[in-house]
Amino acid sequence: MKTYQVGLIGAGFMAKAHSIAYDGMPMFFWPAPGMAVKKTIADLTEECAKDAAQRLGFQQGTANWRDIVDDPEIDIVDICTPNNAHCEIAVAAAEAGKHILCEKPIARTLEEAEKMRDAVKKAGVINMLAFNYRRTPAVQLAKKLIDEGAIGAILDFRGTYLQDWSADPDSPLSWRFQKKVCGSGALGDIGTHVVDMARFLIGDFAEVNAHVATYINERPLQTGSADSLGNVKGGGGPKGNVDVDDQCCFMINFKNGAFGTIEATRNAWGRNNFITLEIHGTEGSIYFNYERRDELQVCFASDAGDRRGFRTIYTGPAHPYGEGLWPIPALGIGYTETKIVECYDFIKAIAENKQPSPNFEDGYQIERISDAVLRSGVSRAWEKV
Ligand code: SOE
Repeated sequence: MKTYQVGLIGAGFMAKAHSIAYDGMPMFFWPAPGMAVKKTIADLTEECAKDAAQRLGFQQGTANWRDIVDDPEIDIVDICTPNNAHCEIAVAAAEAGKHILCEKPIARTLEEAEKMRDAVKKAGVINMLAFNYRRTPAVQLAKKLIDEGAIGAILDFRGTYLQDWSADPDSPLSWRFQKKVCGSGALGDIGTHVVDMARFLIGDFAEVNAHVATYINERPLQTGSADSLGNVKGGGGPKGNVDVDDQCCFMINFKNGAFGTIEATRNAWGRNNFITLEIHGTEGSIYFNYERRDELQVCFASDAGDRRGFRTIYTGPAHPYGEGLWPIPALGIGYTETKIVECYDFIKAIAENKQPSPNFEDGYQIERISDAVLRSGVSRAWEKV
């Protein structure tokens, strides 16, 4: 079986998720399409990199990400850094002929996304973006049902991604609130996950009309380097400006005539990872809530009137990726499983030399949508994508 040496850059939350996925993937999907070998991990200092190597099971750590890109033995560069480093690393990795898995969103700006898209195209390397939620089996089942015509022609889509970790004004000014590092706020961080699923399930966007708001304009400066996602509060110390959105809500006209809405906020008290998708068609409806991610709710218009209503399907062996995941429905699909499926599809794409989806072209298209949303937030009018 072919092995692929991995160099992972960044050692936070996402590095943990990707590392577990490289190890767990062949335990679920066997025979595996290939085996990932966790060779080198890069972090900001030698000490942090060595610690990360031990913690996440890499052979070695380095404080210089170029050691990974320049290493001829490395096949895969996995980018788990904040958004401001994606472009430089991805372009260098593509030029070095490495396959690339990159965390979402693709970049801070449309210009950066275009550069990344062009670099991987020119190099001909396999590239993928880590929009993992579309890989939840229930979301894949929704796609299958829509493609089979089970709910007829699609009329509308409504998607939400609601969290509350930044609702507290004492949540510190981490990189996720600084435009020069992240590009945009709730839109890029979590809204793009729903945009990815909307494109996957419904199709391309033609135009958007958005409301974009920032509720908390300054936050305590962050102490220490940890990305605490609001769990460690800032004290009464100095504050800095927030220059990205806390919330965005937009209407969509899809190219195929369907209508949609997407809402993303990290300031919705009581909502944690509240990703919901509801799709209405001429013959039925589909509903998914990530906080109940084993389940897909479906309603078929053809059911007898006295029993028509949403029914719940628990995903399992009969459903997408069911051959590899747990043998009994409702045993529990978790965040880890979505990352394992993502890793499986990425390694399979490399082994088969076929571009996976979503790839950097999709990431660029999503960035075009984000750009239109931000433009519309200012113009308060419909903006073409
Ligand atoms: C923070 O909002 C965050 O970590 C996102 O950056 C991830 O993409 C999401 O999956 C969980 O929440």
